Amino acid sequence: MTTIFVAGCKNHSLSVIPEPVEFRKEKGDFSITPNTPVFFNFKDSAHRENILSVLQKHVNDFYGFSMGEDASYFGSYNSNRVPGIYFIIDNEGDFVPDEGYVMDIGETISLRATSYSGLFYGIQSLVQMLEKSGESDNEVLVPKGVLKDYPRFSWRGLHLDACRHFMPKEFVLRYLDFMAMHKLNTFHFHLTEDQGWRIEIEKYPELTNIGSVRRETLVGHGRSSDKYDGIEHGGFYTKEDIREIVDYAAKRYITVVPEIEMPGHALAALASYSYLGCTGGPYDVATRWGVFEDIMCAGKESTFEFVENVMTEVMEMFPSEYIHIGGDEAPKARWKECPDCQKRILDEDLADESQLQSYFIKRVGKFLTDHGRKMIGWDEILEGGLAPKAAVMSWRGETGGIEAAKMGHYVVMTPGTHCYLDHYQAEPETQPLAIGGFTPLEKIYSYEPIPESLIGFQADYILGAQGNVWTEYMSTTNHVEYMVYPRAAALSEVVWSPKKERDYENFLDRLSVLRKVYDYYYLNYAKVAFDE
Ligand code: TNX
Repeated sequence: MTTIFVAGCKNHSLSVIPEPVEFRKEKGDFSITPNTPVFFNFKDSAHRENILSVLQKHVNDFYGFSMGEDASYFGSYNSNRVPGIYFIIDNEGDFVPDEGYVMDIGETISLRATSYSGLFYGIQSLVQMLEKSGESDNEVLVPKGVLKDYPRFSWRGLHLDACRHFMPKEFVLRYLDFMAMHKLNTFHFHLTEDQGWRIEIEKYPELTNIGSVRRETLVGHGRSSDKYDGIEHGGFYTKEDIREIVDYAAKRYITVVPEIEMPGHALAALASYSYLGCTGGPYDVATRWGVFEDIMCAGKESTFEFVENVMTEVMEMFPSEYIHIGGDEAPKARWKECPDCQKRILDEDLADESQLQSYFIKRVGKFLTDHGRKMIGWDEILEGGLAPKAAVMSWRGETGGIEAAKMGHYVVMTPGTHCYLDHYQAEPETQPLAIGGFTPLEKIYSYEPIPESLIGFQADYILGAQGNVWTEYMSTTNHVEYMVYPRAAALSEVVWSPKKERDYENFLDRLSVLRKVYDYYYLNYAKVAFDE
């Protein structure tokens, strides 16, 4: 039997995205048929279903047969085995890092992990390895070998702005499916904005009665246009919708991190409850893009009461460790004129409005930590002093992230230069209108989340990276898919695969295989990287 170590070799036959850490190929194939037995060494039926259903659905969709229907329990994976597929949770020793797996494909397939998510990722790799057999319709082959795989980063994020344009629940679920396929594990759900409040909060019904609808929407680019479409735009997620989304994500081992923006990007909230602003309004839900001077008042106690009540309901809906509080782009013009804000500055002995922003964020951060959660915010939350334990999402380049990591705060890298999926991916003249920027597939593929200036343990504060999908210029779900894929596939390799394995040409080869799956599910991915 020939044994080839394929790790580091670029022309092997294993076509999996994101590229696995190590594959030792052996000769021959394992055959999966309708009669291949499936065994688990654990009894939790929900996790069994989460994991096995990936294989069953794939085999059904692509090869047209059912399998694994009478999966059964087996006590010890060392006992005499009949050939089959074995799913094994193994807590003895740390043979693979968290979320990782070892898959031994020989006379039998044994997939071992220390966590259910590890098994889930193993099966995601397995389905990409399947090939049709020439022999029989009801047979699919997997190349024999040993695969050892685990993620480089724990935060493998994709964001979605459901505010600038409302994204129907069904689309959000589909978004999660594609994330899972790429082993992305953190869904950053941007739920409140100037242009729309998208989540039901029982205590404040006007947030969705009033705040979820805007009168009309700007047509053309925000820099140059003054034309509006005259069409009302609205939508929001009920608590029931949110529960469904969170649950659907959990079945795919994805954490949903909700973002409730404050003190800026909050016009929809101000339009709903005008006491939240400094001037008392009246305010309207925004109909154009950009940054607005009306933000939440940091002087009045009623603002904090509102925020805490909203956060209480948000924490009930989202079990995530982190809650995102926004914190970006909050102009200080109103605070400078507001007697309540100025009084707060005096009372709290703050130097200026930027420290007042820091006071605001720290106070909300404390509320979250008092309730067992952690706060994450955009890099502006560094200004005027960072709240204890707060994590930073570095979007205005990497500077904020570097500063935070050096101070011992956790960081998610999302620099506009490489991680903004709302930017153009090809020459603007050839593309639908976008906000600007230029981030072709190869550029995001080349992204390195750990800046060189972070040395030693400082680098450990980089949790990972994330692609951001701001939807000012994406009014349809089709357009969102066009902007996100295949760039999110490139991102998945940035956050999962070993740095040394990254090779763009090889990635493109593997992508040309994975796109058949995209095609099957009618994913509207961009073809520009394929020279079409
Ligand atoms: C900046 S990224 C914003 C968003 C916009 C985005 C457009 C960030 C924290 N704030 O409100 O949608 O640019 O690229």
